[in-house]
Amino acid sequence: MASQPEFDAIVIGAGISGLYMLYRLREMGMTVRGVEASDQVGGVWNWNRYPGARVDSESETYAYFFSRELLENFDWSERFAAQPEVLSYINKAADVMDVRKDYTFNARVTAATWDDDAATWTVSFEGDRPDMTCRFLVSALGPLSAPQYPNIPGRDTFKGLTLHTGLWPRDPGGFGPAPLDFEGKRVGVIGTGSSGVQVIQEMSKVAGDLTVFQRSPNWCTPLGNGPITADEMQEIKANYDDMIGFLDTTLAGFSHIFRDQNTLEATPEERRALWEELYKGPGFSLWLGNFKDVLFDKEANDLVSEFVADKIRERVSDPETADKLIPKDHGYGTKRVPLETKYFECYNQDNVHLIDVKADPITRITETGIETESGKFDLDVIIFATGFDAIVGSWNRIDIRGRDGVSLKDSFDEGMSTYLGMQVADFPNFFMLVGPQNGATFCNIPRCSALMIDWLDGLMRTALEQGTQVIEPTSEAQADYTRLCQKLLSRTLIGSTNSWFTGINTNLGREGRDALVWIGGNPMYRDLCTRIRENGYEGFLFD
Ligand code: N01
Repeated sequence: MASQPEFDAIVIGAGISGLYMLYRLREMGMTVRGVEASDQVGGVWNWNRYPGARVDSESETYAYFFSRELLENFDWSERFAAQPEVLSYINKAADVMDVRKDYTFNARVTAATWDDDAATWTVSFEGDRPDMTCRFLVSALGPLSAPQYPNIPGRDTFKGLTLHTGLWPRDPGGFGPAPLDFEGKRVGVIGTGSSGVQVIQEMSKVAGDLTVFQRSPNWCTPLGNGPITADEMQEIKANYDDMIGFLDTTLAGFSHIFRDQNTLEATPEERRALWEELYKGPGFSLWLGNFKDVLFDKEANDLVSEFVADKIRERVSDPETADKLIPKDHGYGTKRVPLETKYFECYNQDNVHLIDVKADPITRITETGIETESGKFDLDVIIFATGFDAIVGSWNRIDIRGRDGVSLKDSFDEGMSTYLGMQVADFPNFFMLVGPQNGATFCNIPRCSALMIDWLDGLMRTALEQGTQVIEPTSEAQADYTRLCQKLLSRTLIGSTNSWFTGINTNLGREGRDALVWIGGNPMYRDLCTRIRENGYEGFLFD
């Protein structure tokens, strides 16, 4: 027999999707509470305050579009905004939605347990904060919010400054990083993903000596950043509706659309001309505005990979260093593409050194620096740009127990399976935003998560109107959806590449590939969700 919980709904997380979800639930009349581990809003943009952090979605597309007030009252200063500006934007959005009052901050969730008799969730916290109960539990944990360190012996013995890009100390009075002084310091960076590339660019400008410990190079391409003038901002504001309409036609909610042509249908000269143009940016032009087969056809992918490899060779003076910076184990675009601004040129500077730790592995961290098999590097600062336990880590670090005590982590470990990336059978009334297999995860997250939240709003309203106490997916619907995720991923070159999209995490010994992302794109995901709604929320059980 259902009993009355403290709240109709609890939202875990005060990042971009959590804030909007809470707002929508509150606006539909639910009693709702947000809980957040930090003392403020912002999610990844609050935690990842490293120098150089910035969006690689066009700024004006990395936004909420539900509020004219917000659209009219925020001016972006750069085509690809830096972290402090994004965080200030999220704070402005939180003001407009007036959601801070609905949040409990400094509340890190450790466990969530379903009570089948009461039809409620009990949420437990770190420390002595009392439990909270709710009918619906929405986890807006973020796919990249469980930072990971490498398992290198002696990691804690280093006497200098240790930093992780995903846990960067903050400027107490502002939105940016703490004012740390790297001028003239000996800095070591481990990791060359998107965070590593961004932080390396900044450190190369100030460090006395910068040593980059690279395990795998990436196919980085130019960001194409620049200021947005007042006139340009006015034009953006005047054309928001057209822009939003266009974003919703593209694969991943970015302002880039694949050509309606295959690579080999163009002449070598036409290909070269297009790639030269796209290579300049902006943003993901080359990744998501390319010939339509580059992420599907190996021959097409080899050609564009060779084009980007040539660019790296042109930009890096020392051929041996250039060769180390060219990926050999995957093709262009089959892993997340880091965007850069003069990244490759950093390696032409005398103060920047590249260590290939696949050829010369790190053996240990000592009190004074990093040792590899063949060398010893004395350092003042070590920056871990070693990323996250991506997608599943944010959920796995909470002990989430559904019907009969079944664990969500165990269910994920057995093989990823969800319905729409929103729910998992045996976890009634538990919703995930921007997590495994969700349509917003391989996407421009603010745009795609808002579309999904709007859809969930409809589901929840229908449930409320019907007096529903429990919503959960059928196992059949979940299995069908998971098969579709697997099928779509297996058709792409992304699906046959080791990366966080396919669930590989060598630091955690996770080696078998899994369909962690929905790769079918935003339009297909939306069509699927629309069809499900039109069929009376097919695949969901309402009790
Ligand atoms: O993390 P990553 P990230 N020894 O996992 C290396 C988003 N993002 O924080 O590839 C040595 O990409 C690891 O090497 P390898 C974006 O979606 C967005 O950079 O495993 N090295 C790799 O080089 C992105 O994809 C922006 O061989 C080790 C690096 O650490 C996601 O966040 C900015 C190691 C980790 O790279 C994650 O990016 C930043 C070890 N034991 C991030 N373990 C925007 O622009 C790991 N590495 C919006």
